Order: sequence, then C-alpha cells, then structure tokens
Amino acid sequence: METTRKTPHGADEKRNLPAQVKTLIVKRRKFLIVAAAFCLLGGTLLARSQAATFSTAIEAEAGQQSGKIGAGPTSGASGNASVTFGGTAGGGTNPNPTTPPPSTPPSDDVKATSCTGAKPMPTAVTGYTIKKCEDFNGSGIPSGWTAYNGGGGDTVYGAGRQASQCKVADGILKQSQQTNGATCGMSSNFGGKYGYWEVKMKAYGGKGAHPVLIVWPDSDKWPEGGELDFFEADIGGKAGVFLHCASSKGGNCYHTTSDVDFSQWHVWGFEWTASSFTGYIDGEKWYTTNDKGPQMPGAGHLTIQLDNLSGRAPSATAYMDVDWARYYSK
Ligand SMILES: [Ca+2]
Repeated sequence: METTRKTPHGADEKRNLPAQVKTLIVKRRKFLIVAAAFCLLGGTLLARSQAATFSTAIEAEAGQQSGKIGAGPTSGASGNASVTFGGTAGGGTNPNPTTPPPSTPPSDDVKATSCTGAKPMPTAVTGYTIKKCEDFNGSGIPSGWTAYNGGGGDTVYGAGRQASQCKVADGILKQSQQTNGATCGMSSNFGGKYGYWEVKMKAYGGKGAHPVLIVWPDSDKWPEGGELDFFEADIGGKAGVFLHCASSKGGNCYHTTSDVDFSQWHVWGFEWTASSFTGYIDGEKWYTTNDKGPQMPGAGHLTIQLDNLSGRAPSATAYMDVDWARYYSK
C-alpha cells in the first residue's frame, strides 16, 4: 500500500512499507507528539518562572526601572494594596520615575552653614572640603531645603507628599509616612557635579515604606539626566544602592545590597567622581564601581524622600530620621 505525505520540509514522500514498519512509524510519531507536548509545557513553565523572577527584580528595584506600575487606591485607604508590574527588562520607558518636583539648584557660592571644618568620615575620601552642612537644629524646614507638596509620579500613594509630614525638632529631621499614604519628601541645594555626600539616617516603622537618599539631576530630566540612589530600601528589606543609567535606556546600571540594620543610626556616604562611584557605611567602604553608565551629564543635588511607590503605603506609620547631611567637593 502506497502512502503519500508531506514531510516537514515540504517534499513529497512516497512509501510502500511492511505493516511492522508502519506500526513502528506510528509509535515513533506518538512518542514525538508526547515529547513535543512535554517540551511545550516545560517551556511555558520556564517562561512563567522567568517572568515571576523579573517581576520580583523589578519590585526589588523599587519600581524605578521600566515597567508600568499599576495605580494604587487614590485616597483614604490603609494597608498595602496590590502592585502590578509589567513591561520590558533592562530599561525602556518609565513614565513615572521617582521624580521629585523641581528643586532648588545649588548656588555657585555654596558655603557650609555649620559644621565648619568637618571632614568626610572615611579616611579614604581625601582632598575634599565641606560645602554644605545641615544639623537640623532649628524648628522647621531649614533654608536651602524644599519640602514637596504633591507630585512624584509613582512614588505617591493615597494622600501623597505633604510638607506637614516633614518635621524638625530636637536636632532631627523626622519624615513620617502615614497609613493613608501621606508622606514626606525633600530636596536640598546640597550638590554639584561630583563630590561626596554623607547622611546620618535611620528608617523604621511600618513595613513597605521606601526611604531613599538620592543625588538627583539639577536638570530634573529623567532618565537621561541620571539618578544616583545611594541608599534605597523597603522598610523590612535590605539596604541597597541603585545607580541608574543616565541614558534613554533608564533602568539600573549598578546595584548591590547590604545587611546593615538601617533601623539604627548609620552614616551613609557616597562619593561620585568622573570615573567612579563608591559607597560607605559608617566610614567603611561598602562598594565601588567604575561603570560609566550612571555618570550624570550635569550636576546633582541631595534629596531625602520617604517614598511609598504605588500601593505601598505601610500598615503602620513609618519614619525616616536624619540627624545631619553634608556635601563636600574638591
Ligand atoms: Ca542633628
């Protein structure tokens, strides 16, 4: 009996085969069909696993990479809401980065307001002189600092940023984040192109709040202006550094974490030079990288923000306390 079929490559194949051989062929076809089904199932599971891993990575990266972050409740809600991540890996367009409102740009005649003669904490950081220093010894938002009211894209949940959540007393700046999302974010004129920043800080309270110390581009352009998050964490998670790529790609060019308990006082130091970025914790080197990707094209300034990202307001009030902040340059 003659059989005619199309091979996968399209050529006609005529056969006149014994019954036993035909049986073997049929068995082989069944085996191949079953094997193909397993491959398809395995591929699907692998793709789901990879997608879940990517989603987790994006979440860990605090929603600042590419991806569309689902909006949380707009008002009055308490507790944590679900967050949906999607988008593409490795950058892309993020319509809502952690964008502070326009800030006060550094002036040319920056001088230390206090702490005259202060030196950078790490002995490895040499050749710098102090340009700005804030001890928060007053009773309100100090000169040179701006508390945000509103704004901030994905970093705002519920009631959002309000200057009333930024308080200065007893030598401490205390940023609070309430369960309805009301929170504090502030920018400073502490900065320039390159330099060394130090902030003595602790963050604690309701899990999910997202404290960040950022060198933000004076241009307010993102992502091409860059974004150097030299401390960033979820309360209840690990301290991290996220140095964003200063390009249309956005996303992170460098990231690492530390096991240091940031609910206790520590000094977070960050040196930015023309060829490197180096982090310090209490004067000890944390990391260094020569990656050129995060190099910002212009000057940057310090911002201190207790963010919440979309849908991430804490289930209990969270706090970010700052004893002092300093900026040095060469
Ligand atoms: Ca202080």
